Amino acid sequence: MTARQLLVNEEVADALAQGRGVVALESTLLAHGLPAGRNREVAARLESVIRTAGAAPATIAVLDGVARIGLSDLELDRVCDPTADLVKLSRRDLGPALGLRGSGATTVASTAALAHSAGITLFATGGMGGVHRGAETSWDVSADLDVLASTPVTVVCSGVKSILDIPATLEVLESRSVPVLSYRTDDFPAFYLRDSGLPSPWRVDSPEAAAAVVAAHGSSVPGSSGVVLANPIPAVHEMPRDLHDELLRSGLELLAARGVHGKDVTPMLLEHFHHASGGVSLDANEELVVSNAELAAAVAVALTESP
Ligand code: PSU
Ligand code: MN
Repeated sequence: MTARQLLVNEEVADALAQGRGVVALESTLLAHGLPAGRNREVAARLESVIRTAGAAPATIAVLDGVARIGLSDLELDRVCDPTADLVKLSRRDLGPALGLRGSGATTVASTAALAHSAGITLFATGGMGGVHRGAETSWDVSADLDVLASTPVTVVCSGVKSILDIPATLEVLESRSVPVLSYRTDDFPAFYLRDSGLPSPWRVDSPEAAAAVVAAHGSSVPGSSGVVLANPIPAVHEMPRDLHDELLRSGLELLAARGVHGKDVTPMLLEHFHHASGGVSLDANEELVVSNAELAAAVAVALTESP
């Protein structure tokens, strides 16, 4: 990438130069995961909790052929504007978008890749992508997993959505040597739900403990994988399990009936949940991402303070 194609804004560049904590944020969850209006409020809230915790937020998107690390208010407006029609960019789409001077929102895969290019090691999101149900025939496995296997960035998320095949996702993370830690729980979380029913490979109980693992993994373990820090949704915001299970069933039915596949699966299922739950899942989604941003900022700060 030429310098012109990757631009780090002043707030982020200053924080990196001074060795202060920086937390990357993705833009797909804004442009394609949350409804218009609400997405802009969430974008502002995420940046604000990160600043309050003493770190710098770096929301990432590709705008007019430039990968931007840290967005201005106007750029955030654009990412959240549905008429701006930003496409969903996975890592493989970065070259075409930059080369053809396009614009798009970045997924976990592309955000982690760009964050790493900019020297950022922590990243907060809602849920990462994984192995889709039926992947044995569709081959739909999110690039998020491959990127995490090869990019030394820690992703703070609420586990993976129950719309995915969670056991298979955990298996792939093991095969690809990506450490998985859950925060203050023995269970691997499932986005809207605190517990996927599967045990977490590791548990940490403080930002300092998470930072110690990230530091040890980065400095003493050969290879260059990322780390997953899974933070369960705050208990008061967890979706009622019955409602969740019913929406998952009807959502999967809807996808099959409409023949939806590939990159449209995640946005369409999220929209179905938000719509059919009368906003319950939307509140849950907002609160879990904010909680992940707070935890990521605390770990970022702890990393700068660790010896
Ligand atoms: N988590 C959310 N909302 C989202 C996504 C994750 O709370 O919109 C997005 C992320 O950008 C993630 C992507 O990288 O879904 C995974 O898409 P796919 O399964 O097509 O790789
Ligand atoms: Mn996919």
